[in-house]
Order: sequence, then structure tokens, then C-alpha cells
Amino acid sequence: AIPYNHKEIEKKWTKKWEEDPINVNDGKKPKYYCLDMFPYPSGNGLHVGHWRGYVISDVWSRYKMMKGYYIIHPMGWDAFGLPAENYAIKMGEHPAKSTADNINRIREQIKQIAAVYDWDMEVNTTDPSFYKWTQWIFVKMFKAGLAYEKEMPINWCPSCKTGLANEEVVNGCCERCGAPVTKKNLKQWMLKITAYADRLLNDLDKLDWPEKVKKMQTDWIGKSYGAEIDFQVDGREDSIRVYTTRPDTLYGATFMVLAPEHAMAAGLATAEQKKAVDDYIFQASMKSNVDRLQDKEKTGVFTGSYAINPINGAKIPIWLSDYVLADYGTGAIMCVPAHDERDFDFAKKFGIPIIQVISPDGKENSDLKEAYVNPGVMINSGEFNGMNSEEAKAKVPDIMEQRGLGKKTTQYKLRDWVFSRQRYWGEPIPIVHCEKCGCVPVPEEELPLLLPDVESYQPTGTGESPLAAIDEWVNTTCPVCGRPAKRETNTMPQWAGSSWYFLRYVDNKNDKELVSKEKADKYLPVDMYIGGVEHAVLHLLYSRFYTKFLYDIGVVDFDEPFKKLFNQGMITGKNGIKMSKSKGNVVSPDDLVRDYGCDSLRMYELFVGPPELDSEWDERGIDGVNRFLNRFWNLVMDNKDADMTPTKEMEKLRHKMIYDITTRLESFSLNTVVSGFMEYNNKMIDLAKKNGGMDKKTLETAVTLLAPFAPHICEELWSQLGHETSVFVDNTWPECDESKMADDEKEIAVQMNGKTRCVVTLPVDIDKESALKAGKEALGDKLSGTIVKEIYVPGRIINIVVK
Ligand code: ANZ
Ligand code: ZN
Repeated sequence: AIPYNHKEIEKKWTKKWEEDPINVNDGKKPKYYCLDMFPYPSGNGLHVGHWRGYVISDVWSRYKMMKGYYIIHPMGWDAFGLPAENYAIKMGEHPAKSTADNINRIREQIKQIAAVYDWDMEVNTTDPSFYKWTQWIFVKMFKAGLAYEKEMPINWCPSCKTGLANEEVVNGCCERCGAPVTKKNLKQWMLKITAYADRLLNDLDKLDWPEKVKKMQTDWIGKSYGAEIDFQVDGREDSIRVYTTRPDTLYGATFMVLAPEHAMAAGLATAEQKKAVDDYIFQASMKSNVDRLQDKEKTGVFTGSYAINPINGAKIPIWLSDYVLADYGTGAIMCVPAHDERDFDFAKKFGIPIIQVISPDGKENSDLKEAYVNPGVMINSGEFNGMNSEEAKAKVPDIMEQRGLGKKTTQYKLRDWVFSRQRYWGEPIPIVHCEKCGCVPVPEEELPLLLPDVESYQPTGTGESPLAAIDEWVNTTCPVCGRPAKRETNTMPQWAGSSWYFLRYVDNKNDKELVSKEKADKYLPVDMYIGGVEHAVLHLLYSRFYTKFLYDIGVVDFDEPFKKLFNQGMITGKNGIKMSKSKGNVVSPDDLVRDYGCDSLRMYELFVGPPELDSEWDERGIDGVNRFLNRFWNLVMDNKDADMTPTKEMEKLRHKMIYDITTRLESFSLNTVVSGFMEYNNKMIDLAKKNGGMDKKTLETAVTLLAPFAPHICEELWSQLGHETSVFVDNTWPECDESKMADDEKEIAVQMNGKTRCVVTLPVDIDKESALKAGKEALGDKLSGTIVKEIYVPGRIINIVVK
């Protein structure tokens, strides 16, 4: 037979697919949108690690295609932003040129993967026809009050010379370059993502995403509940309202403290305490807030009055102290010395009782050396005893609310998004500053506001972008009043384009709308999104925010962009070290494609390990995959004309193979799909040997199942099997008949008086009488004495009881 020649085959089918695309939209098929996180066109090109995600998404796309879907499977470029600009500066080239060169090179490299991308849908975030809409969204947000300017100390990377969003600071360092981040006071454009905090949190429930990513977003949004609780003053009608983030500790409140400026402070003083209280209030008024918070030694004065703890009726002393600020919360607090450091110090100093109400192990510590601030088990807390403190934290405010003694409060960790970058290579923020009219958006019909050409695109480090140096660009007229005005010179962060690019693919040439209603309804949203986990709180949160905004203004009809998410693990170099040019451990796919072929590399990318985990690249392994493809090739070629009727064994193997491959594929266990193919290939080779051939249906089934993984070789074998059309067209994913998978014979233990003596192989549907007869025959000479009972447990045991 002809040997497997990957070079010829791959060349032949690449050409055929180009002439005759396999993913056709006939208008009748349902759509399936499978999206890759689009790459930065960096100067380093693709390595075998980049391949992995693209292979996973392509296998999934082809599988869905064979299940009858029209696939939306696009590719594009996230080309603005720091990496591209830093690269351009390093190479001494204009970023526009180096970006375009990189895109052209990487596009060719991606084509080697043979993924079914629809290149007609390509987008590039730096293309004016694309960033016109990035700017348009900003203008819409501005008009909706969601984009605003604010002077504030922001995260500043001294090395990248630009401001950063909170999400871009990792452990105090710049997410891009690793330099320690400092603070800088600058006027910033902010996006009010906090207005969407609740929706971003609640709608996570709708998503079929890895729990790990949902948890990261939940923690980042960081919604927490506190409470305001009323404490009645003992012997009086009025009460003092406190603000607390720890309502779970209410049983442990052994005193109260009011800020000296609190409106009720002076009035709480009893006759004996009046002088001391007035003195303290006067002294406190001389100190600044900063001094007050930094004072190590706590000071304070007892008012002489008491309050009633609303949960247990305890009478607790009311103090004044300057560690409570007047302008935060309600200016009054309940003090829980066992669980708050400041309260602990205060209680120790003034001899106030300390009652522990939360314990790590449920046991009380009679000699607390410091406040225990962590969650734990409730103790000394009446009806809450034994409960987890986090649960009590939610319950106490409810109870207070029901009794009319307070209310729940909410706060978030999420902050508004710092959206200005003091860099050249980004979308200009389409705002004009007018002395009379303030911030005026560039009129929508004048978009895109083109990024002007500059001579020097190096960051200035002054807090202004290089655009500020181009007078003829900066100086303009106000779109409202026509007077001289100045353009905003900051640019948008890299995340601006990537927050919505997936919407544009399906209508990338539309110059009237971001995406037409018709196309959005037909092809969006994304059904499956595949990419690395490193984007969990940046891109994946921003995209959800943008989509919700576009939903609110009626651009799209859905408010979540990505129904399902799969995060692939990284391919690393030896010892788990990340592949990078600087470490010199980058493995290029080019040589591997040349030596083994695209199909072998695709399968090996999946074979290296579970797709969701990081896997070390070991180049030698690709041999094994290549050998498998050779053996499979020979099996099909040797038997394609055998004209065999399938034996029962062949039938069974075929259905089991469909079942195993499909269930493993459905659960994304792609490495075990590849090993499954290897096992079934060996079984088929054995069967063919035993029977002098292999039936055509089994061979066709195997070729069909393997096609999403190794498309070229399967196309060739499919045509060798006599088909005129592609294995992906007019062919469907095989169905498995589970009844045909069942074994029709089974091994059954034969016992005498309950002890196993031998084993017989019997048909599964054998009747009782024949089973017992076969069992007795199998026992033969071992059977002695008089039979008193004969037992048959179908499919399991035969037991002959003798005396
Ligand atoms: C009881 C309690 C028990 C508290 C416990 C903490 C730990 P953040 O997270 O910063 O909002 N607090 C409230 N208002 C204050 C004010 N005006 N000046 C000084 N401290 C004030 O902190 C809220 C917590 O700080 C509140 O929760 C309150 O003390 C205190 F084991 O209430 B806590
Ligand atoms: Zn104006």
C-alpha cells in the first residue's frame, strides 16, 4: 500500500479546503459560536504553547460542525496597548508598522494549525474602522454618565510610564513589566463599572464557567454586608446608631464608643463625668484625623451613661474616644474587644470586660492575648452558638431589621475602572475640553477620531501622553460652542477593544452600526470561549460590563457575552518553566510541522496532558502520535477494499469506540480521547488480523471520529474509502447504539456449598436450567455427594449445595 506521506496530503487538502470551504452557512443550520481569545501580535511569533488553545477550540468547532452546526469561528488581533508599543520602541520602529508586520507573520503561523477560521471575519483593534466603535461605546458611556473625569492618586508604573487599573496591579507590581507600582496624582477618565457590581455578581449564576473563575470574579467584586444597629441609651428614650461590618460579633459588644464630635457626645455625660467629658471633647478638637488614627496609645473618657445591647439586653458603658472618626459610618461604634484590635487595646487599658464570641475550634480561650479577627464558630452567643460566624454575619442584620432596630448595608471591593493611559499606542479618548462647555464628546458622526502620526511615541513620563506634544492635533474647536478648545490627549487602555471585539466579527464591515440587529440576533452571543485563565478578572469582567452596557442601550439582546468558558492550561518548558524568549526555552511549531506534519502536532498538543492543566512539553512524545497515525493509515489502506461483513465483535467494537470517544470529547478530556484512539486502533488491528480483514463501516466510523483531531489524514482516508465529498460535509457524527455495546457473554463463578470452584463463560440471556446444567458440567469430577439445592443468580453465580 501507499505509505503515509503527511507533506503531500496536507498540501493537497489545504488547497481543497480553500477552494471548497467545509463550514458553510446554508441559512438553515443552527449556529455555534466558538471563540478563541484573540492574540496580541507580539514580535516573538507563536510557540507550541499558543497552539494548544487553538487546537482545542478547533477540535471543538469541527466536532460541532459535524453535529450539524454552522460554526462561527473567527480570529483577529488585539493590537493596541503596551506590549505592541514596547516592542515597537525596542525595535525602533513605528508601532503601526511593526504591528502590521507581526500580524502578517502570525497569521501565516496560525494558518499552519489548519483551524477552520473564517478569515473574512477578521478584526484588528487598531484599524480605524474597528476603533471607531470602541470610541463610539465610550461616547455612549459618557452620555450615560458612566465615563467621568476625576483627579485622584492612581497606580502608576514608573517603568511603563503610565497609569494602571487596579486589575493591572498584581501583588503591588505592574501586570505587564513587573516593576513595583507607585501612586501618582492625575486627572483620570474613569468608567463606572461599580454601577454594574450587582448585575456582574448575580449573573454569574447564569454562566457555564469554571467555578474557579466565578469565584475569582465574586471575590474581586467583593460584596460584603454590614449593618447599622440601634443601641438604646439606658433610662432614656433615644438611641445611638452604630455602623459595623461585623454584626456577627454583637453578643461580644461590651462597650460603645462615640467620636468626641458626635452630636450626642456632650449630652451623654452624667453630672460626675461632665467636666472630664468636656475637657476630652475640647482636646480632641485640636487634633487632626491623621494624628488621631496614628496615636498608638488609646485615650478616652467614660460618659457615665450606659446603653442596652439589643441582642441580649446587656448594659454596656458608653465612652468617647478619638479613635472613632466623626465623618465615617455613623460616628459611633459598638466595641468588641475580643475581635477587634483597637477595641482590644482600649478595653485592656481601661479594664473593660472582654467576651469571646468567635472561636477557631468552638472552645473558649480564657486568656486572649490579642483580638481574634478571623471567622470561626460562634460561642457565648445564645441562639447562634455552634453556627459558622459567616452565617451569623448574614443573620444578625436580618433580625435587627425585623425588630426595627437597624438595617443591612452593603459595600463592594470593586472600584471604578481607571481608563486613561498616558501612552501613544491606543484609541484616542474622543473628548474635547472647552473652557465654557467643559468635557464635550466628539460628535458620533465624526468618529473615528484618528490617532495622529507622531515622530516620538516614547512615553513622556510627565503624566501626559505623547499626543500632548502635537499642537495641531491638540488645538481644536468645541463641537458645542465653536470656541477654541483642546483635545483629550490620553488614550484608552488595551482592554478597551478586547471588551467587545467578539461582537464585531459577525458584522466586521458594517460602517453604520457596531453590529446590525439582524446579525447580532442570528449569530451572537458566544457559545464557547476558550483561552487562558490569566484573564479571569480583567478581560472577562470588562467584557461582561461592556456587554451589559450594550444590552442596556439596545445594541444587543443578551447581557452576558460568553455562555460557556473553558480555560486551557499552559504548555511549559522543562520543570514547568513558562516558555519565553528570555528564558531560551521556546519550542517553535515550524520544525515539528515540517518533520511530523500538522496532524501529528495537533494530536500531540492534546496528548501532553489534561487540557485544563499546565503540561510540560516533551518533544520526544510526538513520535508516538506520529506512529499511531502511520498504523491507522495502514489499517485503513490495507482493508478499505476487503468487502467484509462485520462480525459481532466488530459491531461491538464500533459502538464502544463511538461511545468512548464521544463521551470523552463531550467532557473535554481530550488527552484521553487521543489515548483512546490509540487503544482502539490496536484493537482494530488485532481484529483485522484474526478475521483476515476489517469491515468498511468500522473503518469509516473511525475516520469520522478522528477527523476533528487529524483533519488532513482523515480527509484523504475518507476519499480513499470511496467518498467524493469531504469527511466534514454530508457526513454526520456517528451515533452509538448502547444495546450493541453490551457484552453478550459473561464469566460466571461456579460454587459448591458457597465456595468458588471454577468459572464458566455463558451467554448473558441464558435461562436458569441451561445455566445450572452448564455449571454442573463445568464442575465435572469435583461434583460429589447428593445435590440438595441448586441456585442461579443471573449473570453472577451458580451455587450447587451438596450433602
Ligand atoms: C464592631 C466590630 C467588631 C468591628 C469587630 C470590627 C471588628 P471598615 O471595614 O473600614 O468599614 N468603625 C465604624 N465606624 C467607625 C468610625 N467612624 N471610626 C472608627 N472606626 C469605625 O470598618 C468598619 C469597622 O470599623 C466597623 O465594624 C467598626 O468596628 C469600625 F470584631 O464594629 B466594627
Ligand atoms: Zn465649548
